[in-house]
Amino acid sequence: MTAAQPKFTPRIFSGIQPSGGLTLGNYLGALKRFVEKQDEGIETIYCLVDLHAITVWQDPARLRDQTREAAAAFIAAGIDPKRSILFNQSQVSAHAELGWVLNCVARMGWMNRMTQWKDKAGKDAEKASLGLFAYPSLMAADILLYHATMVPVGEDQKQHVELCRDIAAKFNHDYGVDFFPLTEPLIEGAATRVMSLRDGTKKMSKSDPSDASRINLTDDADTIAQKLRKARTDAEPLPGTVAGLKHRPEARNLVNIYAALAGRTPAQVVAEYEGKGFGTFKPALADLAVAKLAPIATEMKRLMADPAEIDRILGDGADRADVIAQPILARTLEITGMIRSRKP
Ligand code: AQP
Repeated sequence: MTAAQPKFTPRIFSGIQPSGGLTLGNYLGALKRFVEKQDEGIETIYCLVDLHAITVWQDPARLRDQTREAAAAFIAAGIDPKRSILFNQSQVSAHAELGWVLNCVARMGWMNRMTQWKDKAGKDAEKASLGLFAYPSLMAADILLYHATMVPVGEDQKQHVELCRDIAAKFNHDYGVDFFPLTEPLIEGAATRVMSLRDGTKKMSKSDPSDASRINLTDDADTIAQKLRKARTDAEPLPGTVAGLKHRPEARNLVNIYAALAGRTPAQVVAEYEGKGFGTFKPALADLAVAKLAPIATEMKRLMADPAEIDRILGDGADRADVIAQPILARTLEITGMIRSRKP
């Protein structure tokens, strides 16, 4: 079964953790592409995965603020809550319920191989939460609860989507059904892995302790320009081909960011800037980034001034998500042998 299989209608699901302010990495790897998918007319369901966020400690008041801020970022970036379903995960309890069933399908060995688990648990895995270990099976539940056929994600989430396919296949096989789709990851564009501005070998991340390592979607024009001007680079001019960036992670990162923001390929960008130093390239990148990102920050600020309206949008999205999720959860529970005798 793939996205092309007629049994499942094309449907996109994806999520972002409200575990901090969203970054340029979240924007280019995920959010910008969520908007493109919505505008292509595919059914799109987008979720602020707050249950995932608490797999590492979150201050409750900050988590609420960050969830509203993430919702504002989605809308400011172009998600239309009438055309897409936009909600926060904990308002649809079926996520946690299906998550439990899938915990019983997923194997410990599979989870142990997840690189994100290894990275986030670090050396002291004994002290990590059980939720952090089970994170990928809850993510599988998020996707399968809607029979989503495609998941737009950044490169770092590829392994988790592959695990989702393994879980779906095992469920289908164990229970002798053809119930869950084998969902395809959609990893597209010039910036599927945006790197830290301080270290070209590290992913740009909202939880990196260094604010200078990332561009936040709330950063104003001056901050964006300043962070890009100070981004770590080497002393060489830009090459004329992408192959010339192979051993230059910081330069490659800035070229990829430029390409993704401009809607061009990295090859076109290096062809234009061949032989130019970062003294020329960085200001051009800063101008482009400010032109594309500053309006999002301004619109987020406007939306954040009315948190009740954001909560209303999330509540409405949760109601619509629930209508799709409940029958799929009910059928899953029936398949697994649970008695379902309560009146609806
Ligand atoms: N640096 C990145 N480049 C491209 N895509 C990225 N994504 C995240 N960082 C980059 C994509 O954004 C989506 C949402 O990710 P997430 O918030 O659920 O979790 P994450 O991947 O763990 O992101 P962060 O920013 O690194 O969060 P923290 O610091 O809380 O762990 C996904 O599609 C992801 O691929």
